[in-house]
Amino acid sequence: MLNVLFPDVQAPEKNRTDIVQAVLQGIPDLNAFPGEAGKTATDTIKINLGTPPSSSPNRLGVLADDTAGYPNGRRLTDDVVDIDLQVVAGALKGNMVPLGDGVDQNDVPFLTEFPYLAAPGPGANPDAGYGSKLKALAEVGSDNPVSVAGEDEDDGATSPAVWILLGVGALALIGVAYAVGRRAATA
Ligand SMILES: [Ca+2]
Repeated sequence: MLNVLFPDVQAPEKNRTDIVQAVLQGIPDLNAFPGEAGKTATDTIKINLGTPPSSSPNRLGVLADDTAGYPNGRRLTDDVVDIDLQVVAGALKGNMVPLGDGVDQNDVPFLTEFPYLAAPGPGANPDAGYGSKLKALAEVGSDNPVSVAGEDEDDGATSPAVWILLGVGALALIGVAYAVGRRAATA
């Protein structure tokens, strides 16, 4: 589906054991069980507690050689959408494509105490969240284009709808790979 919608991505279409390994088996010598147990595909978050925290976390985690990050556990700053999109595109097979959802970090800071996540934006206030602005524009039938980066920016970049479509398609692919992996594990 990814290649049909975006031929330039050129994601590998066969032998995607790399996705099964990254998502269900774990990374060898990092967060996978050693030996035969590491071959079993399991739907769990895998974390190697022997890996010290990174002093300069990279949002792309293990994909950017930051072994303290996703999929070796999952930090709040890990950009799991971008990571998964890039893995589906074949990053572990050498097909490095800078896919992403256009959001690299929170728009508000994390809290300094539990639950650490900032409060969600108010969804019903047209003046508050981006989603609310989209809804408000749709309701009045406005033809004004809406930019992800900001209201006054329009640099001809890929539209939000394309990014959303790309994300949905890639996540669907992950789901298929997931189901295949589980079926293979139980066969
Ligand atoms: Ca992202």
